[in-house]
Amino acid sequence: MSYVDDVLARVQEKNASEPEFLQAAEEVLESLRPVIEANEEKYRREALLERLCEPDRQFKFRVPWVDDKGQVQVNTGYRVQFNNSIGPYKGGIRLHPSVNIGIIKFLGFEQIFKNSLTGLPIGGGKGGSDFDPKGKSDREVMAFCQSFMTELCKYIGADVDVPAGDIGTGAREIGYMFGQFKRIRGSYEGVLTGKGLSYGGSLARTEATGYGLVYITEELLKDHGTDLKGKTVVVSGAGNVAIYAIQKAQQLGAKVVTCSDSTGWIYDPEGIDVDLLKEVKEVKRARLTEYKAKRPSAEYHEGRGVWQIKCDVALPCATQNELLLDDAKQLVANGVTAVCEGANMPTTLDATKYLQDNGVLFICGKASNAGGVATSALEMSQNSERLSWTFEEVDAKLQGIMKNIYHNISEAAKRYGMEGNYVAGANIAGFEKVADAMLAQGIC
Ligand code: NDP
Ligand code: 2IT
Repeated sequence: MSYVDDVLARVQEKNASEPEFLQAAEEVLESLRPVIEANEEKYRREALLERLCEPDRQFKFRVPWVDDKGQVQVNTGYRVQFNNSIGPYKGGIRLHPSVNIGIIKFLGFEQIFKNSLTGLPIGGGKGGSDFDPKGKSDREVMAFCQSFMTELCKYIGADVDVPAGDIGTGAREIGYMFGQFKRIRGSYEGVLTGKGLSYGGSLARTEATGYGLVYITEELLKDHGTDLKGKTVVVSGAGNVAIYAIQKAQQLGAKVVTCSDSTGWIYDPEGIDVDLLKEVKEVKRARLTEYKAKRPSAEYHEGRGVWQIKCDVALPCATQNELLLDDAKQLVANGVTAVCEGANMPTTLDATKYLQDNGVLFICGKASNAGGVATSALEMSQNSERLSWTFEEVDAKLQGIMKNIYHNISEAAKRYGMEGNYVAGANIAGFEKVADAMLAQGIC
């Protein structure tokens, strides 16, 4: 058996109860075949892939907190420190009832390659909890965040592991966690990113993932002789990534006609009103029915359905496995040109293959949503030098990083005879730097 097949079999056997992690590992290892085959003997002897697929360490802990009725609640917290070959562990904290160790491992694994693609010195990690911030009071969220950080603070630090936001974790949660870290450890350091601007946050971090997604999409389209101007765009999600992707796509002249949340979706043929969407989601933390109530041009539908709307470009920005094979078929039938992932692994493996086989330009999340973590790394730099850069400076760096990522993944795919396969390109380009660092640092 080839080395890749050997490792795939072992990973499947060891992690049988973690389907999301297996899906992520399979995508990466399959893409790496040509690279591994060129160095098969050396990589096998060094157990490079086994080491890459096994986290450095993972923490699982109890998070007790008291709700507004005086009842004690107990959640489970996780932090997976996957790989720190090229820098301190870096990756978000997901707060969602679906969170389990397999989901955190898939996200941490993806983060290794994503962070490498940014060109900045950050390793891969991820954390989270099955806590659901939805419907909780600010005090309950604070109680949870303080309890979560009371344990997490033992494992993190500005040069060790630097968490940030993800689903369910935004500026409010990061603020409460930062306060608790400071209180226990007594150290004012850049231990979290996505902080508020008054205490060490970076301008443009809030916008960065969505903006970065649109910057790389524009670069992809330009490389194929077109751009976003006048295009119809379909977006899923209505959170941090979706909102700023919609905003930037509109600034570049596209018409974005959908968004969604976990209960329903909006079709707004006149184009999404971003200010209204922000008011509904960022200020009121309400459902999309409130958007519909204030926007006569919009339709609201229960359930899922954005992928049935005819579009030129699709940007999945909600969660993993939200774009399935049937959705891909519908998008292709409707003439979609490009699909770029804002979320982590939103497209299933069979849907990805269908899109690629049918000539759709497809960029996977570890490349196209890397603008968020890249700007987190810029926040770390600013914290280290105790300075803060202007919005324009950070935004210009973000644009440069996204363009570089596009050209690097494009070039890596070409180098291995897979021109236009940006999934292979992203996995290969991300892997090369990490592999080089791992080999240089000996067996660890
Ligand atoms: P938010 O919590 O701000 O928003 C998530 C959005 O997706 C909400 O509209 C939410 O709906 C919807 N959603 C979440 N889970 C589900 C689900 N199981 N089914 C249907 N809809 C769902 O998160 P972000 O925007 O930050 O994250 C979105 C995606 O982008 C995630 O995959 C995340 O890992 C990825 N990402 C985020 C980065 C960041 O900087 N924030 C960086 C890179 C990637 P509802 O409000 O109803 O829950
Ligand atoms: O998936 C991701 O890249 C994020 N949630 C952002 C991580 C970060 O450290 O900014």
